[in-house]
Amino acid sequence: MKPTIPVCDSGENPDAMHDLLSEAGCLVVTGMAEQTTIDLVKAELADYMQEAESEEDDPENFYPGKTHRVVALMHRSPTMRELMTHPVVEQLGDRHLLPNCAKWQLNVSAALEIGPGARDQILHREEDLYQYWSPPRPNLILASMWAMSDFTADNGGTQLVPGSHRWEADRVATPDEVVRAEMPAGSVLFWLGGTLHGGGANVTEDDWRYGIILTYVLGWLRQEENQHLSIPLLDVISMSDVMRTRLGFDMDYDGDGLGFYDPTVLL
Ligand SMILES: O=C(O)CCC(=O)C(=O)O
Repeated sequence: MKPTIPVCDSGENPDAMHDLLSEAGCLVVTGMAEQTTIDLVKAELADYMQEAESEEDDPENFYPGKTHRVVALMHRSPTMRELMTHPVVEQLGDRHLLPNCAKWQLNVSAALEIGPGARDQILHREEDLYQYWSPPRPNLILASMWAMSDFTADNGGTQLVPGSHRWEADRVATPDEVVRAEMPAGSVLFWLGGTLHGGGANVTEDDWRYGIILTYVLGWLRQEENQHLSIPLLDVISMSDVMRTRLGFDMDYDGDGLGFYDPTVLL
């Protein structure tokens, strides 16, 4: 039987969401952002998206062609900064990452439009960059994909392999183990860093799929996107404590002082 991605509403009990995500390795949460919020994010990123090149495909490339990709979103979109610390994200981040760290932080931020003709991205695990351990690893990463447009099986809805967060490294997914995330705009797809996934092929004539990926990592691991160089320090100083922590401008402090600094230097 084809596996499925569990779905719940943003008002669901956080422990129940945690259990669904732990079991399947992926979860769609509906009703996370209003249309007005989506419109704001799109307006903030519109110029960058327009400038992003949509290259011809190179099958060897990890990133498929015919896509737009813009990073450094915490600098470029004040509205995404708010969504970075959405209450459901905080609840799931605490439950999945806090057992393995004192603080958790943003790892990658990218806006991704998948255009007609784009191929399937190669299946991968977010945690594969931490190559010194072999899967299955302890939870290192929690990933999220904000649907800025409807995601369908045809327009590039993210491919996922439910249950693969428990697999050994050499197990390869068969086509019937791969499902595509279908969700209305305003939903968020969450998946664990060990779950096999990839962008989906877009076989439509003219329907661009627009998603924003935010991944989070343990506070004592290096962030994949260097957040310290992706946002001006002046912006960081005026942020709330929780945002600063999520951006990694904090100590992963649990009596050991990892990432210590003297705050007076910033003033
Ligand atoms: O676009 C997607 O749905 C997934 C993107 C992804 O996994 C990646 O860019 O590494």
